[in-house]
Amino acid sequence: MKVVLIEPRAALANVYSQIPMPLLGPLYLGTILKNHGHDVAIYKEDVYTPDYSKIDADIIGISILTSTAKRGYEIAKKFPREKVIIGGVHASLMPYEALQYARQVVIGEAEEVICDMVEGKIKDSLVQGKAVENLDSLPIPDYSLVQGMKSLRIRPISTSRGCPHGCSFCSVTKMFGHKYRFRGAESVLMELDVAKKQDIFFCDDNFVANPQRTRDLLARIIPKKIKGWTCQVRCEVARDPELLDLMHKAGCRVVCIGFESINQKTLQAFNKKQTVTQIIDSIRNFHRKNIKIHGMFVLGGEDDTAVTVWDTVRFALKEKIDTIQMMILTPFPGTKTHDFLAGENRIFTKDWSLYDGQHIVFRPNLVSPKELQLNVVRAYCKFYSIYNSLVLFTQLSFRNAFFRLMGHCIVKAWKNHNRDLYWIRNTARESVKQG
Ligand code: B12
Ligand code: SF4
Repeated sequence: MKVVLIEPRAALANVYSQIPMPLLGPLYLGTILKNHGHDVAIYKEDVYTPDYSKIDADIIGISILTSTAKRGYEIAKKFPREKVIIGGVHASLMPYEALQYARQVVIGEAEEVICDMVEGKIKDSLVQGKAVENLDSLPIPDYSLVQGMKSLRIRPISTSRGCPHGCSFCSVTKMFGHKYRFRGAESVLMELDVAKKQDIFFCDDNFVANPQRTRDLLARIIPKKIKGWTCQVRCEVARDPELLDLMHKAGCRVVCIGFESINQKTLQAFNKKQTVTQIIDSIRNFHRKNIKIHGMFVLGGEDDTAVTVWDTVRFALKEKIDTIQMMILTPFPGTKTHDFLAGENRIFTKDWSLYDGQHIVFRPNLVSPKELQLNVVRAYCKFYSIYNSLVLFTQLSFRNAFFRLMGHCIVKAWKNHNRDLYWIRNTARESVKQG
């Protein structure tokens, strides 16, 4: 069978459109299908968008996040419905919506059902996927399937699935469950061998959810002398200096940490189970070990105001966090945040293309939507200012200076794309009319 898998681009300007890192879902599925003898091509639209009218395939598989769902449905409409199957986080959370555009939709992980679906052995329209119990059974993703991808600068490697925590805004546990499943060190090392000179991003949601397995894995990575990898962790990891030593020795140079808030009440409401003091300690401990930090914050909780936004950026500058991401709280379907805000009738748009953490889609409690949106953009401008970049440059902190400059350009491009913030006026007005 000829199978085309598509990762749609985000409809609106998105910081992440600049990072040509494919989602692993289509790659795992494509590799499994190829190994079963199917003819597979993957299109990641941010890398290369084909002329869909010229695509001749038996099956069109589309992978959607909430932010890419609108574009995904547009693509689906270009093909006969009986050829289209849809999966991904958004399809798993909104299966009936996705089914309007496809003959079949998979809910959850699809590795164990994809071949039977493509070969017509599963005929249900809603196909319940299955959590892969033995992650070592998965193949190493074959990037040569991604059309137009000349080189892969940053290679995402997933060593685990699931997360034992339950943060109110996060889709991960609904999709991958609370049980933490992880690959054996051998299987990860094999993939690292294939990765050779690429930069590695361990894209697990929580690389250290089981510290002992991480220690074992790091001990095996050290002899490989891989330099400069990044991973995602929670801040409590930094309480263990030995683990940080091991991480550094194994080549970890940047950690992405979900700090989420410096407002203790918001941290509690998010069910984040961490304190502001722990956040500060973790920043200092990681820096002491020469590991840089990408701090991830979420603004717009029930106790947040415009002042919280500015407190956050001042905090990031004071604590010398290397780079930051300030997401606007987004009620992704299936999350507690969604259920709460929907229950209060405060979500004013279901335009999924705005659900990218950079656009406000609900009425916050203590601040207007527009005020929150504008303050987050302005706070970004402050952190990623040319002045701050120059200061870092003079301090010989070239990497951070470069990222501040890059951030400056991205925020500028974002502002151009979102001139006048028209969508807030329009959508808020629409919701008033409907209400
Ligand atoms: C790596 C990553 C990124 C990377 C690259 C992702 C990319 N190319 O878009 C970067 C950093 C760029 C990124 C950006 C963003 N991300 Co991100 N990201 C991830 C992360 C950590 C891993 C993705 C991954 O590879 N997963 C592993 C694979 C195996 O899972 P999968 O892709 O879902 O595939 C399985 C199933 O979904 C299904 N499936 C998938 N596709 C298809 C297709 C068909 C046809 C079928 C049948 C089945 C199927 O089968 C697959 C195998 O089991 C996930 C969290 C997670 N655990 O998934 C968040 C996650 C996907 N990101 C999320 C978000 C919100 C974003 C951003 C909006 C902002 C942000 N702060 O991160 C942007 C949007 C980017 C965009 N494209 O518009 C949310 C999405 C929530 C939602 N409801 O949409 C997630 C779930 C994290 C979370 N905390 O909730 N992200
Ligand atoms: S935000 Fe991170 S720690 Fe919280 S549930 Fe999601 S993946 Fe787990």
